[in-house]
Amino acid sequence: NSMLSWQRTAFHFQPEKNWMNDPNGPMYYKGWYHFFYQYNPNGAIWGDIVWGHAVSKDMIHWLHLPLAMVADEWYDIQGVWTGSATILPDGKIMMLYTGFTNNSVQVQNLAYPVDPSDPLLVDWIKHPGNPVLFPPPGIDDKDFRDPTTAWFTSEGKWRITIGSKHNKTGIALVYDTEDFMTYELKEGLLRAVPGTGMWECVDFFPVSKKAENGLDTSINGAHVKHVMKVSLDDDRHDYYAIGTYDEDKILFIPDDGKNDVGIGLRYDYGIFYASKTFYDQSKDRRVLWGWIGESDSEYADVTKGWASVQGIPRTVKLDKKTDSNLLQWPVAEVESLRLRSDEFKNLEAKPGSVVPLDLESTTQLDIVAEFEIDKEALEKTAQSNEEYTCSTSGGATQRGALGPFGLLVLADDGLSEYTPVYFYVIKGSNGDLKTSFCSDQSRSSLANDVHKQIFGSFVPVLKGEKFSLRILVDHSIVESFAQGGRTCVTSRVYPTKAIYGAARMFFFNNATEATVTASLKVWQMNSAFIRPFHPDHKS
Ligand code: DQQ
Repeated sequence: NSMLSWQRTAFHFQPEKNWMNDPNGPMYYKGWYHFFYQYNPNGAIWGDIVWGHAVSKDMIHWLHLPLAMVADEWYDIQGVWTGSATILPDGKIMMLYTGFTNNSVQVQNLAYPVDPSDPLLVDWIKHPGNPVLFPPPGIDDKDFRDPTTAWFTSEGKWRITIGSKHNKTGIALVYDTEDFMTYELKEGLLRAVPGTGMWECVDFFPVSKKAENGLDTSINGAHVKHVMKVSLDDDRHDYYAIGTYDEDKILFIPDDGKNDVGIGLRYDYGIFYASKTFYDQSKDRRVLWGWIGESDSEYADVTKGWASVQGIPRTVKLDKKTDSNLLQWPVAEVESLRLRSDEFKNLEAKPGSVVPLDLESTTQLDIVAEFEIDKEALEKTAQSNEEYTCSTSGGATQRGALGPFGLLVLADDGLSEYTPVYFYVIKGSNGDLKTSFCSDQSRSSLANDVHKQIFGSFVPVLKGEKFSLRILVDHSIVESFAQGGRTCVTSRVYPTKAIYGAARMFFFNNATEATVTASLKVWQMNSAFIRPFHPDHKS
């Protein structure tokens, strides 16, 4: 339906049509980035799940390939569900995935490329001995899914973890294997956290304590920390914890018990789920892919004929300045889409004002901005016990002494539609600043069949740092990163007026006391080539 086509994104990964969900088996192989994904070939709602497949040289421009795996065996006839790739030292690829059987049991299966010399890895075989794993005793048939990438143990075996639950306790089971065909269930659990429910799409990987590069999944030692991520089926968010991996005890121990797996930090405080990282050996970095669903109605999805996008892949590393959170940042390759840029230096916004930004077009943007609160107001403002929570406070219209301030994106001239991405700053009782970073969808669209939530969370702003943000705008998606990626917020918005040439952008300051100064650089973004598959591409 062309009437709805403005919502289609221009540089985010999407299939040509129909439903997509989790990223699967991302990897770099023989010069190509491979991306597989949960896909319904028959419609724009979840169901009939098989593996879509696309390849890219830079994770921005894509060539769609034929479905990698379809539901054609008794052990995956009700769905070829989420899985992960492991590249062995000799270059062999082991793809483990969950099958939903004819009897409605979740089992793990193995697949591998038919022709490892084909860099596009077009054809896949399912291992004749599938399934390789059934739910172990005490685990429900429907609570056993999403195997991780394997890592190597000092004993010389491969180890994987698989999410599950015991009553309401989320758990991660551990298996060792030598050949990916037979497995030994280890005693104990990699982690168990009461009250978190079913753990989907567990991810487990090392990050360097000192260096900026990413690490192969098998690296361990005194120079690394480990990250454990779970996708909580009950609340549909991706949570991570930073800690140590004790190989002997086969246990992940979080640095901070308050930020245990599934209860602490989130990759993203907006829409972002079932994510998965991989180690990109060509650029020595760890890259995170996340599924970004719609927040319009199912009816709208069926009408427009597609649902979901993937976020721009993000590099992930430990924040060396805080040691207690990750930094996520769009992969550098997205910058190749930057076209002309406009720069605004030291724009001033008095309390309660909106400053229009003169830009040619604003539906495909990469924005980098820094903000400063005037010193006088900072000193004069009294300390307070005020609490602010992005999702439950009054959004961008709730006024405090020092905020909110930020940008209005996908706005129309008359401000009947706009999406504020902003900081809300409180001077705490000890004089320290407490900062929230939020994205407010409540006035993002005049349509009434869309969710208009307010997303966000706290963001550490260290002494001497300005308030800084980066936003990628792509028609119906707004991906926002604060303080170099300490806190990220992705939202989907469906403006009806602020589209194509009518979309505008503003700098706003809704504080009651502070004057705020902003410096911005804004790039128009080119569209990515995301090309359909034609049989003649396969030469
Ligand atoms: N999606 C897959 C499952 C996974 C869930 C099915 C997470 O394997 O647990 O499409 O979105």
